[in-house]
Amino acid sequence: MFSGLERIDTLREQLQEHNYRYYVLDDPSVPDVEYDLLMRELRELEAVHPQAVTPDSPTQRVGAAPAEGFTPVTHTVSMLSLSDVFTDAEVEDFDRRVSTVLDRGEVTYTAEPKMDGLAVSLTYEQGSLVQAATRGDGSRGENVTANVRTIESIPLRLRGHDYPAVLEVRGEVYMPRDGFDSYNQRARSANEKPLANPRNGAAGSLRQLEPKITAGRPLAFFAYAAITRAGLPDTQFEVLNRLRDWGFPVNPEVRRVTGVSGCTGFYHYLEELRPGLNYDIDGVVYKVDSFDSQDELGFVARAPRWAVARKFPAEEEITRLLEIDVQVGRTGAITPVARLEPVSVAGVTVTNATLHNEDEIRRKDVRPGDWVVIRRAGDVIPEVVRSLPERRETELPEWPFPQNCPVCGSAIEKIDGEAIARCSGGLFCPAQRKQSIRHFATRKALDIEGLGDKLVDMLVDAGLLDSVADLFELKLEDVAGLERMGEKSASNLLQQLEQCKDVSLARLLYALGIREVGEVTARSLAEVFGSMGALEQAGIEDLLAVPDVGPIVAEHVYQFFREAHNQMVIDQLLAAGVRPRSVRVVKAGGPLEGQVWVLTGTLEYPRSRAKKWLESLGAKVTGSVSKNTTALLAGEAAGSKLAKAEDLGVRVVDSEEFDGMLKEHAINTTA
Ligand code: D41
Repeated sequence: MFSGLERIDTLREQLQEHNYRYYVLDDPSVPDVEYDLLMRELRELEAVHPQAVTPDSPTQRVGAAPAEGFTPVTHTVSMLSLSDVFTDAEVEDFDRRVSTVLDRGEVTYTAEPKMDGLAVSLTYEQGSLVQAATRGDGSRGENVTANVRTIESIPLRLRGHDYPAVLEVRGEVYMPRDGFDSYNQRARSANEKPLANPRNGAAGSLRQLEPKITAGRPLAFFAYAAITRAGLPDTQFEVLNRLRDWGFPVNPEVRRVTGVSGCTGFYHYLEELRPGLNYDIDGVVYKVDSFDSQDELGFVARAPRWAVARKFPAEEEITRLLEIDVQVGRTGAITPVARLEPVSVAGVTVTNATLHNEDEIRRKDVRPGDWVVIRRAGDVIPEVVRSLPERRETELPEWPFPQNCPVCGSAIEKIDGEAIARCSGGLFCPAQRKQSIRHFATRKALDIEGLGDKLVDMLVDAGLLDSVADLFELKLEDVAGLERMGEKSASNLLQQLEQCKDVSLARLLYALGIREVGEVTARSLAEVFGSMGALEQAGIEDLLAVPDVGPIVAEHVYQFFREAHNQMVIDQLLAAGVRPRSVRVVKAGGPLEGQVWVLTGTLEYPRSRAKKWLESLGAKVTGSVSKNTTALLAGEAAGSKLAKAEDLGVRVVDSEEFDGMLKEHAINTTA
């Protein structure tokens, strides 16, 4: 006689095998009803033997209670991004770079369809799924375990016995097209909001706080990588096969190819296949097959040098251009904007598209009333690709580029050789003033939540704000006197402004809207100079020594602080009590305190890691060699920086010496 417990084990194994046949081999072995019967029997037995219920039982997909939010997860190994290429020539360049480094003839690649879904990382311990995390920014994602457990094609328990004790697998969660269509059909007939496209559908479904809702969404998964190396084969292709054996769905179109011709052949094959697939793909991914070769190639910034994504051309649609307006940006840049007859491009309704600048309008011969081709690629702003002059029913006049700013009437100026025209009104122009104040309040700047676009417009129009510094001199009665502004919201705003006075130098610099200074550059400037005063006094050479500051950025920063009006605004901000905090990452008192390092050439580790180690020892790491540089860490194939260091007599450290140094300072390079 079978004991109930033995039967439970048998049922789980049978269900697992059916799942494997169904989701991995796409070759179901039993009809759905039979599967349902086995499942029911297991549920009943588990009800009698509750102590035998384990989290990896197939009955336990939807169990978790609604969450309050998602907790952050730090990835043990960063989830890298892929470099994009768009042409055969760029694939040839990629293959040439790879073959040159490897120097072993034609390179073997694994070619994979590029799923247009959501990357996730799955961790298994002793064969059971213990964690699922989104990619996030690559270093930190969100814990979405409860939701991922509801995806039936993701194994809760691995098949077989030869899996490593800890296995981390990465792949893409997606929404199959048929599931998307039927979900939307049902949503429409129930008068609910349909999903915009399968990608958004997958992302939105994974971000549900209630796992039951995720369980009701048609999600699926394809594995594309294993992070774990020990106990796995040593090529990408074989690893994918091994992952299949363990129960992961792997895209059946994955192929092993050789050389450029293999790569392009696969691309064209998929191009043909694409319309008939039950999932969206946006390109193909080529990965050097051998892990030893991958290690030899290493990484650049956050992307591997051994892989590349060849994207399909972005999606295009045709619609009517109703008229052209211009927008005035924060720095006065005039951008012509196409107002369009609404059209759906890759699942999103587009009514506006950028025309970039006057030269582009002339080059593309775009005139109001034209039929135009609109392109939308991923998250970027839609653009007008070209007009279709052959479809003009009547003569259309060219669009006259305005001579004067539509907002303040100041002359529009265009510097020779520059494509961008600008309103010359400076901060006299309410549009520029509004944009710069809006920018000051945005999330990555001072994050003044109560200061929305409408309120900025009203404050500027009421003559209460000439610059961002005036924000801190607003009086309660001024604000409360505005239309649809109560005493309560007014006092909230003033309170928020008071809190904003305590701000990091990096955020304040970003908020000031210095041209070409984004978040990352602002942080570098803050880290290197440490105070507003030091930055105000920095010369071009000093600025050039900052990581990711080139001559153009340096010039903009330098000029910004030479402008009398900007100086006044800064003085006024500081006088109003804004206290920028410096956040030097450089640890005081480290063994390399006071040293300035520059990295060049191919190192054994990603540069970002070498930089972190040096910084953790107290050194500053900058982008270019100068007489202030203490040492240049030079890897393979170092070029002009090495020459300059030798010229200036700067100490040059090679990989071997660097390794010794790290050991000496007890830096763990495998962590
Ligand atoms: O199908 C995909 N979207 C896909 C994404 C894929 N087939 N392979 C991928 N491989 C990688 C590396 C080479 C870094 C392991 C990827 C991604 N990354 C990826 N997905 C999202 C960001 C990067």
